[in-house]
Amino acid sequence: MNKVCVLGLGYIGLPTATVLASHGFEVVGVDSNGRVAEIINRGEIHIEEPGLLEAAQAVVQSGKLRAATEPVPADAFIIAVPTPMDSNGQADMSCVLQAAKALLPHLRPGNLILLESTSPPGTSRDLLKPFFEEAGFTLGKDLYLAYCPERVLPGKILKELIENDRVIGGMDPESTEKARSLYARFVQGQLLSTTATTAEVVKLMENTYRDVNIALANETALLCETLGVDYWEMARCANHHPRVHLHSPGPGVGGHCIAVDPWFLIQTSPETTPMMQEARRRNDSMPRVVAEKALAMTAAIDKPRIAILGLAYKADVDDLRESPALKVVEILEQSGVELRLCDPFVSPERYPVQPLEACLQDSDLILLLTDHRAFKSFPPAEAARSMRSLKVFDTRNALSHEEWTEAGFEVCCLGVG
Ligand code: SAJ
Repeated sequence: MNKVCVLGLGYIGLPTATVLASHGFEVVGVDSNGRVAEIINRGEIHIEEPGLLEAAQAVVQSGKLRAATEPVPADAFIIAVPTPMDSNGQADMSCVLQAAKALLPHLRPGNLILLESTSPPGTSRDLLKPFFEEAGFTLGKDLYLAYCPERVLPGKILKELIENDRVIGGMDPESTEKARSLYARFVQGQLLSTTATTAEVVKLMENTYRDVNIALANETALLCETLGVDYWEMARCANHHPRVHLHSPGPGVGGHCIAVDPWFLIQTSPETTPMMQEARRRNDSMPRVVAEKALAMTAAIDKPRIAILGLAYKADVDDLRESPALKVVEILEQSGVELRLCDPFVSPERYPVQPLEACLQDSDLILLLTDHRAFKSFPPAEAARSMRSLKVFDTRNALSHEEWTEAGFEVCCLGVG
């Protein structure tokens, strides 16, 4: 196996294509958006991910990676296209089907197809297998199909693509074996063989596990506030228990994975998944909880100005998808307060952001929503000199509350009673 065609050049497809190319494969990355292909072919990238620009540049220059808008014949095809949630809360599989259709004319006997897109349980068995069989292929004989979910953390994608263990779910033992042999060329972690449907559930459960735990943290943080207890201090102590790992509360759950994936499980059986649904509701309620606290902190001020620090869904990434910060902004805008927005990872062309200093000038409240490194190290004395009222609401426990209090600030932290 030497030539791989990767369909979808987004947050997963492009790093995967890059890593394959840097491990000796001849790779053609396909994206229906011609602009994306053009950017990559001139040695640039269209997404922000540490180390990716240099790595992609190197393989494009060496000729191992080329981007195109149409698939080409290859030994293996990796489908890494988006599977968003539609307006009914169901997985929208149209990009996966489109990708499968696009590669059909290029398939040859012996080809391997790997689905990496997050998909509802049964996708390989009930959607893709019948699709390829109708096209005349016999799975496990002249065409091989496996579900191999990605589980990399945005911000650490290149490292985790290589080091993480990987689940390989073949439609049949032959497909699993072929898929293993491809991933074994670049994955240093373990390769765990299982069935395709099990692998589909594994992927969704990993993110649902995290979502439910974050919901528990958010609920407990609000409980701690009523008890006069500091959640962070409590969790620090509890997490010394060898089998306890309390998560961090925050303004909500963002990103394109954790806020979405539980629904792909829930859609298959709403009646057996009330806890997953309640976790989603709890996490979705957090932007309003945070916005209301911010409004309460500025209620006594005439025409208050709030400086929003952080729009991305988590620290040190540029990704705004499903970001709870945007929901907080929306709620505050509806309430009529004046907002100044700052995010060092977001350009003013994308969103109306300002530099941090301009954002703080004459503001009444710092509302920290994303714990970017630049915010954590900002000196409170400097903020104190430019703000109109000295108030800070830290929703991530990212700041040194002692230092900010010493600088004269009224400090509120989510989860601290
Ligand atoms: N968050 C909290 N409290 C926490 C942890 C996270 O509020 O204790 C929030 C974050 O601020 C963010 C959201 O949850 O808004 C999600 O962030 P994350 O870092 O937990 O996860 P993602 O979405 O960046 O990446 C997840 C990862 N899944 C797990 O850790 C189980 C990653 O490994 C997956 O590959 C990725 O989803 C994916 O693509 O599915």
